[in-house]
Parts: sequence; C-alpha cells; structure tokens
Amino acid sequence: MSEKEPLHVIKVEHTHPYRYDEDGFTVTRGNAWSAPGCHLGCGVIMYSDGDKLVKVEGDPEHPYNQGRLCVRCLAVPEAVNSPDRLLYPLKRSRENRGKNVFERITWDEALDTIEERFKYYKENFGAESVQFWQGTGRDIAAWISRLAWSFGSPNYTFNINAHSCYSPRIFACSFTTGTFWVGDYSQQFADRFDNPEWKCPDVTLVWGNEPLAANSDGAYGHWVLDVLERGSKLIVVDPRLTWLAAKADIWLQLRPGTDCAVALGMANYVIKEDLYDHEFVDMWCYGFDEFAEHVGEWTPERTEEVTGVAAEKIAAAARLYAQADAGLVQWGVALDQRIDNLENGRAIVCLMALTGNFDKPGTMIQPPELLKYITGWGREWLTPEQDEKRLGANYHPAVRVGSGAAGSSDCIEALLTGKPYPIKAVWMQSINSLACGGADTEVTMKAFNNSEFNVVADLFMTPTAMAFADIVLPIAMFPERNGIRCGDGCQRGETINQAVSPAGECRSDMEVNLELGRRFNPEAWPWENVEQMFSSIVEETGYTFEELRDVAPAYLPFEYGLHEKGKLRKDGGVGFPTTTGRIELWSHAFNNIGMDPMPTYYEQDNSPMSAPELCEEFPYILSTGARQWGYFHSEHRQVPHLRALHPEPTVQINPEDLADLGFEEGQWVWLEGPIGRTGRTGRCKRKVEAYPGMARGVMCTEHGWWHPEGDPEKLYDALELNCNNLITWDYGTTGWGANHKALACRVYPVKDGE
Ligand SMILES: Nc1nc2c(c(=O)[nH]1)N[C@H]1C(S)=C(S)[C@@H](COP(=O)(O)OP(=O)(O)OC[C@H]3O[C@@H](n4cnc5c(=O)[nH]c(N)nc54)[C@H](O)[C@@H]3O)O[C@H]1N2
Ligand SMILES: Nc1nc2c(c(=O)[nH]1)N[C@H]1C(S)=C(S)[C@@H](COP(=O)(O)OP(=O)(O)OC[C@H]3O[C@@H](n4cnc5c(=O)[nH]c(N)nc54)[C@H](O)[C@@H]3O)O[C@H]1N2
Ligand code: SF4
Ligand SMILES: [Mo]
Repeated sequence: MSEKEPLHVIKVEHTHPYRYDEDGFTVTRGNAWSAPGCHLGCGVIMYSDGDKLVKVEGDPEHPYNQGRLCVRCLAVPEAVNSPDRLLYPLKRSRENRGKNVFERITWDEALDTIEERFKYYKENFGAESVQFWQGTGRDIAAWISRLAWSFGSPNYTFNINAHSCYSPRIFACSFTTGTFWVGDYSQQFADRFDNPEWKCPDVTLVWGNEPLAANSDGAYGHWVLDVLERGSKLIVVDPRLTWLAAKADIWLQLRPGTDCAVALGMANYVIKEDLYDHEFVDMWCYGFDEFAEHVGEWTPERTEEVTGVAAEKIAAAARLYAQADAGLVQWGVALDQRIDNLENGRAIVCLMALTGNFDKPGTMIQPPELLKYITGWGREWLTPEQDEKRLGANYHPAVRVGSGAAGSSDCIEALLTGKPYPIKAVWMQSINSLACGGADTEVTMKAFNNSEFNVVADLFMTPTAMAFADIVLPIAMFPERNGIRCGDGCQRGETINQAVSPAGECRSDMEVNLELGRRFNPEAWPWENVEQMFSSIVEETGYTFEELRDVAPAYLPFEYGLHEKGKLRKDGGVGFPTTTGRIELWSHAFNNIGMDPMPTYYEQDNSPMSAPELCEEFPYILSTGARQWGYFHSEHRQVPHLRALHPEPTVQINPEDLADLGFEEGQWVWLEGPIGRTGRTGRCKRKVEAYPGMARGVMCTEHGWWHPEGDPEKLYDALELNCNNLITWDYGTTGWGANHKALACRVYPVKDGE
C-alpha cells in the first residue's frame, strides 16, 4: 500500500486474485483495451495454456460489463494467434514505397534510425516538420501526445478528416455548459443499478448512434437495454431502422444530415408548448429569450419540410422527452460527421438544458476521470513558441480552442503544399488512413508520399503501411502487455494485465513511446519502465500500478448536483463553469471565437435542397460508416470468425429502389459521387443488400474496407473498396466537420473484369 490513503476509492471485491490457476489453465483477470482496437475497456478473463492465449470471457464480477462481451473480444485469441501478424520491425527505402520489398531489421536499428532522422529534421526544419498521427480510442492517446509535444512538435493529430468524431460533441458541450457530460446508466457506481442514489432514466434518446454495435465513447451498448428493461422509454433518431429503432416508442427517420433542424424543431415545440423546466431555465440558463426567438421559425411543419420527419412525430418526441423527469441522451458520431458539426451538438445540448436534464440521476452526469486523454497528456512540454506553429490553429477557430491537437485536414494540406512550412516526416501510430480514417484517397496518397520519412506502428501489414511506410514497428496486443485504462467516459482505476508473451518481437505502444521519448527528451520521460509510468498516472487512487492490479477496478468518488454545490467552477461558486455561470443558450464562448452565439441549421453541400441539379445526376443520399459488430474500423478483416459475419462490404438499399434499379441482391455495384466541393467524383465497390429499413432514396454502406488476403502491391484492394473515395478532406469554416453521412451518389453495376 502506498503511504497516501486513497481518496474514497471504492474497490470491487473479486473471488480470485488477478491471476490464478483453473483446470490446468492460467487465468488472468484484466481489462480489454486496444490493441486490437476498441474504445471501451471491458472486464475480461483470459485463459492461457502455457504461453498461448486460448479463450477470453467477460468478467462477471466487473461492474462495467457484468460478464458480457461483444464478438470482437470473444475473438481476441484468434487475433492474437493470427499467422498474419507483424512480428519484426521492417524497413524499406523511400523509392520502394508501395512495393512489397520490406526487410527485417532489429529494434535497435529501427529506433536508432527514427531517432536520427527525427532529430535531423528537428534541427534543420524545426520540430514542427514532424507530424504525429494517431487513430481513435486506442490505448496510445496519452503516450503519443506526450511523445509529440516533448519532441517539440505541435502537430499531433487524429486520423479523421476535419476531426469529425467526438471532439465536436465535447467542444459543443463544453462551450455551452463549460464542461462535458455523459449519460447516466449508473456506470459510475461499483454497485451499479442497485445504488440507491441512481434513478433509471424515464426516457432514453438515442441520437445518431447505434450503441449496441458501437459501444462507443465510454458507453457500453448493453446499458441501453438495461435501462429499457427497467422501464425507460426510448426515442431513436436515425435514418435507418436499427434494432433499437424497431423497439423504440418513437423513431424519427430523418433525412441524413438534418439533425440540427430536428433538435431546433423539438426545442421550439418544448418552448411554445410550455414544456420546459422553468426552474432550471430561470436558475441555470442564460439567453433563454434570445434562444426562444431564434428557434421560433422551427415549427413542426417547417421542421418536417427540412428533415422529412412528420410534424406529429417531432411534437410527440419533444413532448415525451420534455415531460420526463429524467431524460438521458445517448448521442453518436453521426452528429459530428457533417460540415458545421458543432451546430448539431450545440442544438442538442440546448434541448437538454431547456428540459433540465443535467447533473441529476438518470440524466447527463459529469464523469469522474483519472486522465482526461482527449486533451492529451504532456502539454507542458510544448513551448508557447512551438504551439504558435500548430497547423490550423491560426486560421480555424475550432482547431485553435478545441482539443489542443493540430487540425488533421490542415496537416494534410501542409503535406500537400509545403505551406506554411515543409513537413518532412510522419509518425503513424494506429492509423490506416488509406483504408479508413482518411478521406479522398487520391489526396491521401499524394500527401503522405510527399513526406520524406514515414513510420507506421501497427499490428498487421495494412494498405497504409504498404503505401507509405519506410519503417514498420510491430505492436503487441492487450493480452500481451500491461497497461492502465485512461480513456474516455467514466473512469475507474483499471489495469490491463499481461496474460501471454508478445508474438515474435512485438512491443507495446507504451514501451515504444517511452523508449523514443527518453531518446528525444529524457526529462519528460523520467520512468525506467512503463509500469512506473502507469503508477505515476494512477497516483491519485493511492495505489501503484502493481497494487491497483489486485483491487481494480477501483471506483472514483462521484456526486450528483455538482453545480448546486459549487463543485463545477474553479472559483468554488455555484453554477456552471461558463462566463455567466449558467448554461449558455446564447453562448459567449462561441460568440468570442466569431461563431453564431446560438445553434443554427445550415443545409449541407450537395444535398437535394442545396444542389437540386447536381442531385438529378446523383439522386441517392448515401450515409457511410454505420458500425459493424465484428469490425473496429478497418480492423479484424483477417480474423476468420469475424470476417465470416460479414465477408464483403455491402450497400443497404430499400427494396423498392432496388426493384427500380433492376439490381439483384448480392450483385457488385459502384457507388459514385462528387467529392465535397472539389469538382471531382470518386467511387467504391459494394455488394447489394436489400434493406427495408432504409427510406427510399437513402442508402447506407460501411467504411474501412480492404482485403488483407489481396495483392499487397494493389494495396489490398483498398483504393477501390474505400467509400472515403467519395469524401473530402475539406472542412467547414471552423476547421472541424466533414460530411460522411449525407453524400450525393449514383449507383451502377460493376462490369466483368472491373
Ligand atoms: N463495432 C464497432 N464499434 C465501433 C467502431 C467500429 O468501427 N466498429 N468505431 C468506434 C468509433 S471511432 C466511433 S466514432 C463510434 C461510432 O458509433 P456510432 O456513434 O454508433 O456511429 P455510426 O455507427 O457511424 O452511426 C450510428 C447510427 O447513425 C445513423 N445515421 C447515419 N446518418 C445519420 C444522420 O444523418 N443522422 C442521424 N441521427 N443518424 C444517422 C446510422 O444509421 C447508425 O445507425 O463507434 C465506435 N465503436
Ligand atoms: N466513411 C467513413 N469513414 C470513417 C468513418 C465513418 O463513419 N464513415 N468513421 C470515422 C471515425 S469516427 C474514425 S474515429 C476514424 C478512425 O480511424 P482510425 O482510428 O485511424 O482507424 P483505422 O484507419 O482503421 O486505423 C487503425 C489502425 O490501427 C491499428 N491498431 C489497432 N489498435 C492498435 C493499437 O492499440 N496500437 C497500434 N499501434 N495500432 C493499432 C489497426 O490495425 C489499424 O490498422 O475513421 C473514420 N472513417
Ligand atoms: S466493447 Fe467489445 S471489443 Fe470493446 S472491450 Fe468491450 S467486449 Fe471488447
Ligand atoms: Mo470515431
């Protein structure tokens, strides 16, 4: 036990220690956090036979997932034992990019080369000439931001065009309420649904999210079922009939990309019908009158015209949500994946505020966190002079004040143009830009090939590594190394525990980053090993990493009603941490960065309303990226049981449209559409699937496709399978926001030999 007493940390008692023997197997209890990729970190029990991982089960004593696991963790042994894994560091010379001619090298050679090249670029072109890219939700965020910033580069960024994931919701929420909130499913309590303080939400509003398939942003999808079983009503806002939409009390089948209008329409109805929470609005909201006037035009009829949702349904949903004592919003990435994405989040946050759904049981709560990784770790190592050079920050308000990262699309632009300064090297840790996280593959190809030196750290050879890497580093999976969970959502003191040795010469992300960090800036990386580094992060729980392992998950203290107790503001005053101390329906924070102080609906580019002529040529609306059970983004295609669930990419089409088009189910087609405002078109191949749950004229396809079994020198078919061929790297005026969910497209058959 450390000397410091843990501050009210609640331990979860387990029947066994974290490691024990059972029926000839070694059993290791722990937590699942990437790699392979996933945001969450469910409690797992890993069975190994000698040094071989043979089975993974959900930990029934873990309050978070309570024994449940989704298919991807059940298949982790298949991923860990996959014959396709990268096992050794590899190198290839720049002129051979795209050719399958990698040579095996030692870790020493790999790390020495990276150190030497990065230091050379830093000395000759400034540390900003090296970009550091990361993928989503992986167990790297803390280590990679620290690596970039302690190296001196402000250009640490995310592999998604114009940051169209999660950050916009966080930003919209923080700029309106002063902080970020998550839905209360009792996840903050070790005794979960039995906790006497918790109350089941009366209504759950699932908005642009498919929680069962996605388990995203700290929320385990099954919790939605848990609250439905306990009596919560359900509203789903989704253009597709999902499993949950089919169970919903009200399903709003909107035209893709019109969420902000739906939210403003609901807000207007709530105000006009006097359904809002007067006490909460009077006490805790700023700018109500202006907001009421602003949303006045969004009558149910006007809302129907723009969104396609019947006026009565808008009214009914608004009434159900507003009349509930406790309403929870489970929102998803569909809200972030449009130009002007901040407007969506802001409109929904204002709706939550009008109905008083904050800081009380069953509504939106303030998650206790150990390490807020979304804003990165190690920022203190970046000097203000270097931060000045952060790409996008000087010309894009959302990039400047947003997550502290450089603008991803701005990073691409700098790679393409060499402006405002040359980019010489790119560090790619957990990104497969060419198959998934990037947009417009033609641009992606040019951009990363302009860089002189690229390093890819991944689990498998990918189209991105094959196209761009000069050095490839093989990374260990979570059962092969230790870790802590410091991701998003509600935090526990949680350890990831090694069950088996790494495959081949794989090393963990943290070991790689610690080792390189020490070479770049030893003061910023004072730890001798990763376990020491983890201990310093979990210090506030009062445990070292090794001690925490036996008692994990350790729950952090939690309270409701923080704003009433003066616990949200730094000055100790009551209220919310905004300029006015209130939730700002009229936002000073947005006004100060030159944005409209109130959320506003803008019609997207290339939509039937904004570009009717173009849409005659491209008559369908295509939504991309709805999550698949078995795949995390571009991953898992080489895991046999997961691939079998959905062997090829499909496009879901309404059966009547299908009949009109004259296609057969299972037939291969091209989806083709304009790429944003570039004037170019792009296309991708898909197999046709009849889906009665789509409205006529709307189609839906998955993202992240490539064929790991395909020809490496054809980049594993990524260029023809990637639906991001239809998506632009461009951004809205704020620097954040690109359209993935409402593209214009046409569809025609793939010919023989194509
Ligand atoms: N299995 C699996 N889980 C994942 C991931 C994965 O790749 N695979 N990725 C992770 C990541 S990074 C993220 S961001 C999350 C995302 O997960 P979610 O937030 O669930 O996002 P999506 O699956 O893209 O879409 C959710 C729903 O939005 C609907 N939708 C499409 N267009 C619109 C629209 O315009 N408006 C509205 N209201 N709805 C629309 C889709 O039909 C879909 O049912 O999932 C995470 N979890
Ligand atoms: N059309 C369309 N495109 C989308 C989306 C969409 O909805 N529609 N969703 C977007 C969203 S929300 C996001 S967040 C991005 C995601 O984009 P990314 O998170 O960058 O996902 P990938 O591009 O699949 O790259 C992930 C790579 O990391 C590797 N990897 C997995 N885990 C680890 C790990 O722990 N360590 C290391 N070193 N490597 C690891 C995988 O093998 C894979 O090659 O994609 C976006 N792309
Ligand atoms: S959500 Fe699924 S893949 Fe992610 S940690 Fe939990 S069980 Fe594993
Ligand atoms: Mo994401």
